[in-house]
Amino acid sequence: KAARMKWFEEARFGMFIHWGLYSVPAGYWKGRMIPGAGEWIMHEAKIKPEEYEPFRDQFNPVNFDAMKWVKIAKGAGMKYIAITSKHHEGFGMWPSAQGDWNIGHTRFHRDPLKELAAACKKEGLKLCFYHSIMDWHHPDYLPRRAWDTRPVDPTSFPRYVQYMKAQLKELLTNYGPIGIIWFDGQWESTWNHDEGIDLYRYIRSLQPNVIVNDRVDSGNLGPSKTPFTRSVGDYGTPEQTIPANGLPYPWETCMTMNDTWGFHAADHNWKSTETLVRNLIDIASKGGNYLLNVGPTSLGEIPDPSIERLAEVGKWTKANGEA
Ligand code: JFZ
Repeated sequence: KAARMKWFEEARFGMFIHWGLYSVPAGYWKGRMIPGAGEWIMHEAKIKPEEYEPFRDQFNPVNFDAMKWVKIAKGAGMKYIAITSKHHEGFGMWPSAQGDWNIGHTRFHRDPLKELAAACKKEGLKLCFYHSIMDWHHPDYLPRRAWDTRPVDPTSFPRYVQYMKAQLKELLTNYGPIGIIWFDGQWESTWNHDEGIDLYRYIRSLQPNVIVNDRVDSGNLGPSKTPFTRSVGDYGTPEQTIPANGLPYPWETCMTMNDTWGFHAADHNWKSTETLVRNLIDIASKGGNYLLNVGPTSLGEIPDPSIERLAEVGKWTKANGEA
């Protein structure tokens, strides 16, 4: 067993955080409620990059308090936090030196990932980054959404990969030791097995102890729900489901607390605390980890129903000597 996997296999419980520009529209576009996940609004409402860009100027999460988030996680009994450094909208949640589609080019002159790194260090939680391979905004990413009318250069994808690597280098250089790089959006035709291997090696070359999930590889879990082959990657990521008999390798079930990952103002379908605790017990007893999601608002606040439930789950984990 790899020593670098030890903390992960003992962690049992972590906080997933989907936070990006999509928290500004919060599930609404041109007065219309867009069903589905909040972070998919650009895709679901067929918003062009130039129409989406003004959200960057509106984004100003003045109430963001890294220590508050970390204490909510820790209070629930969570051992790690995995936050979206970049979701499919392509927007970097840290001030990146690569281009201007990142939080460094908003009115919010702070670095939430730096602040979270400091708070996690202080409270003894591992900080992890979710990073989307699929990117609906970068001009070199392919394939293009059908409604995106910018000119296409069919040879541009390798340039996008260079950009993604340069961004990941920043994340793995400037934020201390990172627990996991949690890839996603690996299922499009442009991403292949060799690129998955190369990216996996690149990440480990920057931080040898970092854990990489299986979605780094094109062959693994995708929207088609094909069984994962785990040819590259350190662990499996069943989504919104708990494998009946666990899995013969390290795994982590990620789950939402309502029906969305990114904040969606019309989604009130919250799971009960009882369900959340049952899931945690079920997953822990089968040897997995529970990565439970919160979707903070554009002001930087974790929604109250999530805070309330996590506090109640925390009462259970404390009373039971943790999961
Ligand atoms: C992906 C993202 O598209 C989504 O926004 C969120 O970040 C989630 C954690 O991951 O969504 C998926 C990925 C895989 C499946 C379903 C949704 N799948 O394999 O069923």
